[in-house]
Amino acid sequence: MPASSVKSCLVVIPTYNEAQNIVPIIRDIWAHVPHVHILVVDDNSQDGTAQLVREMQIEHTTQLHLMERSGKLGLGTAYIAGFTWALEEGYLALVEIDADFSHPPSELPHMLAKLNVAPVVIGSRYVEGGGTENWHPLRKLISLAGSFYARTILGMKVRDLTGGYNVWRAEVLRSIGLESVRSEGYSFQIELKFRAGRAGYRLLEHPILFSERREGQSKMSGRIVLEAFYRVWGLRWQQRRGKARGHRQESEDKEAETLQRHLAERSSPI
Ligand SMILES: Nc1nc2c(ncn2[C@@H]2O[C@H](COP(=O)(O)OP(=O)(O)O)[C@@H](O)[C@H]2O)c(=O)[nH]1
Ligand SMILES: [Mg+2]
Repeated sequence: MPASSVKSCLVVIPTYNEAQNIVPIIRDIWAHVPHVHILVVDDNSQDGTAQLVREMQIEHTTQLHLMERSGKLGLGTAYIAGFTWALEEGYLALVEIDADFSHPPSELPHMLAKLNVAPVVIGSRYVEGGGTENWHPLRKLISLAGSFYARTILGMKVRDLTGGYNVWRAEVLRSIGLESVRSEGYSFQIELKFRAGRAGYRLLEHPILFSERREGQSKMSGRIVLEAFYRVWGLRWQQRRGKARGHRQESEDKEAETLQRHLAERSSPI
């Protein structure tokens, strides 16, 4: 199969009112990783986000995809819908990234390259070399406290559990039972990492510098922070009762091999 017909990587961008960011972020992602496909999952933004994507699709028919949902249904279900579609389409690697430039696309080539050594690569603010920039001290405190709280309760080593800039081999998402994930917001990010860790997959943290959003407003709310605080207890309960799903594949399966070959075929830095 020629390399160009292999669907190697899909970047999923959930959007709700990101008209000021969506075109620049797509362009910036392609400036760093020109071969990736992009899927925007838009929840009927009232500011014309989806229309801007449709206009861009005219020039990028095969590489740019749009999923439109009827209303603001939440970040977690947006990712689940995007991932489910991507797994059906046969993508080998999946990326989670926000539309607002908090997650630097310049790290993407490096994070994708690390998929060769670990099946999950976490963009991490809380390992050496990572950090936050221009962030309100209160948000920083909530984020740090949230990661510490979740790590302690769940007994995980990952330092940035709530972060939303992550890269996954498809096999991981296929095996952790996405259809039963009910969390939203920050607890969605915690739950995916928890499930992957419980299934025996290695989670590798890659340092990133997280910046405050460039344009528009945050959609996160107190309710979502609160949700994360109580959901981790549900996850711990599942863990105690041995209900976590999925099994680590001891040997590299065919899909992982194809991904490695495909990443190796790409010109540097991937
Ligand atoms: N599709 C969809 N995207 C959402 C929703 N809520 C937030 N987002 C997107 O998820 C990303 C992160 O949200 P943001 O408001 O920046 O969260 P924060 O960084 O924690 O303040 C952004 O790209 C948002 O547009 C939602 O309900 N549906
Ligand atoms: Mg943001």
